[in-house]
Amino acid sequence: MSKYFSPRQINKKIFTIAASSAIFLSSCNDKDEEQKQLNMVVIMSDDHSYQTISCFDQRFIQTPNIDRLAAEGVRFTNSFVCNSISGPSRATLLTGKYSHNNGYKENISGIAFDGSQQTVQKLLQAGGYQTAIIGKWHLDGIPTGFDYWNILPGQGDYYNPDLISEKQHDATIPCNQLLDTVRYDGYVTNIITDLSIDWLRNKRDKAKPFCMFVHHKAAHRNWMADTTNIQSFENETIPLQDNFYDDYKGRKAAAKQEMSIDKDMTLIYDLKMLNDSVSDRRYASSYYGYDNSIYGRMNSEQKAAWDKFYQPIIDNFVASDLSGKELAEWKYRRYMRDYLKVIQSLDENIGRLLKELEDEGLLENTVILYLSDQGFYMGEHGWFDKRFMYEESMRTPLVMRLPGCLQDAGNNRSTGRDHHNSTKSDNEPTYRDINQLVQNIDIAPTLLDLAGQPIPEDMDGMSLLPLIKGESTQWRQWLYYHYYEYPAEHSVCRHYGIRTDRYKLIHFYYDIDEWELYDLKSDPHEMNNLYGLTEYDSIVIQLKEMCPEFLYQ
Ligand code: SGN
Ligand code: CA
Repeated sequence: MSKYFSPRQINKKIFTIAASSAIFLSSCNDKDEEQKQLNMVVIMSDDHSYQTISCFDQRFIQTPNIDRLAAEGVRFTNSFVCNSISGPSRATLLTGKYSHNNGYKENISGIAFDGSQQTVQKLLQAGGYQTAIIGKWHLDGIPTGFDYWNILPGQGDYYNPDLISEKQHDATIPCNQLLDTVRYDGYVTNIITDLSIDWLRNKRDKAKPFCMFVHHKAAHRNWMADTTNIQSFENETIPLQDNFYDDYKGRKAAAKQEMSIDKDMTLIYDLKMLNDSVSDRRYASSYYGYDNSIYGRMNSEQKAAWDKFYQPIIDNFVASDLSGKELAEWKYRRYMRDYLKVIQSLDENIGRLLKELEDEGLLENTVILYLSDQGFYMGEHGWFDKRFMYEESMRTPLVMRLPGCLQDAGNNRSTGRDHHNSTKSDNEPTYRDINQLVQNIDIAPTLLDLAGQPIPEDMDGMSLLPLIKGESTQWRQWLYYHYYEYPAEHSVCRHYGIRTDRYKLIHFYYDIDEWELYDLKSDPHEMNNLYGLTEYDSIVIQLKEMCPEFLYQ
């Protein structure tokens, strides 16, 4: 018998605590008779790495607005996903369940998310909440359980994107005409924020509490900056990751992937080096050629600003005729500069939404969550993209801004530089940290708990509210992970595994049968596979015993 609790066993324990949380919140609200139930705003970005958020890592960029959310609430230092890919992560967010329990295991299956199942938005609606989702949906099919939705089809576009919404005016029209498609002029991050502000100001029923999901396209591939900040980061020094030239020794699945900046990142599509002398696996026409293409859908003003910026870089690149390591490092730095510009816009737009909530007097009654659908590689192991159970993609950033009544629940504060040994400057924000292992299965139960609603027993996650309130509580000791999308783009093998605060055990399967074990304390970058070394046999046995039976399915 394992001495560890399964998620459901712990869930039952927490269920009792959750009930008391609701009592806590209503008494918190009683201080002010005007206050009503808490609102929730869930801001989720796409592919945003914790390495590029300054409250987690100071090396690349300052993100003052995300930092503010954390400084006025909590910073989760050990936040993870259970399947590092968009659709499945979104399905988990809305159901509080692992992929095998909500049925949405991969982006590419062609089967839409089963919208008839239990979701957090439906439960919140039943509890009197108004629900909305704006931006990336990526679950195929039509959203259910939202009073308002306005979503990007598929991955959406950075420039002048189309959004689809339900026709509000006529409930009697046939199903195939239920949708409005509207092309919005401008940059996608600004547009999603504008639509969110519009819903807050003009479209919601102000008599009801609300839960709004703001789902950005940023910072998904191919990392296109807004023309207004396209010049940013060009003169910054971008440090190379220590393991950029990883040789994948002892890690067969890692050696097999196709997400190398050097080998797989394309010059035209990814790095925008359109020139007759540049060869690229993607033909220029699909990127630049026609009206609906990525560049083709820009208006003449946007194109002019784009070309003015990129043309000298293209000319310089062609003249330099780089190869080998010089080319690999040039690609890495070009990628990073584009990515950081996209993050800068994202952070500014989070600031804009925050200001709106503040100006409307909503901050004191609203919990704001910021997270990404998964982590992302910033050149670690030589990679971009995600999918692997390795740290950079299994982790996902998570911070929460809390209303005053929840802000003072703890007092251990630290800075964003903690992990990088640099000196703290005056006025640098400090953060209240939650260090327990948390996962995206926990978001739905947390939202329900914040709303004072019961958490269904079949959700795999647990409410984070007891941790936020600083209560000492029985917490999980391991996380389960399972990635299924293979064979597919980037060639990351199917794998599942378990992560504790110290060890990670992974099994790659399907057309490969490889185990990996890492000691995250001595090897945080997961370069040294310990599986098969006799001195670690007992750890492997212990980890396997810890796993519930579904680990082997
Ligand atoms: C696209 C990208 C991939 C990316 C997937 C999934 N290729 O297919 O690089 O891994 O999305 O991303 S692209 O050539 O079309 O840009 S996810 O975040 O939506 O899961
Ligand atoms: Ca993603």
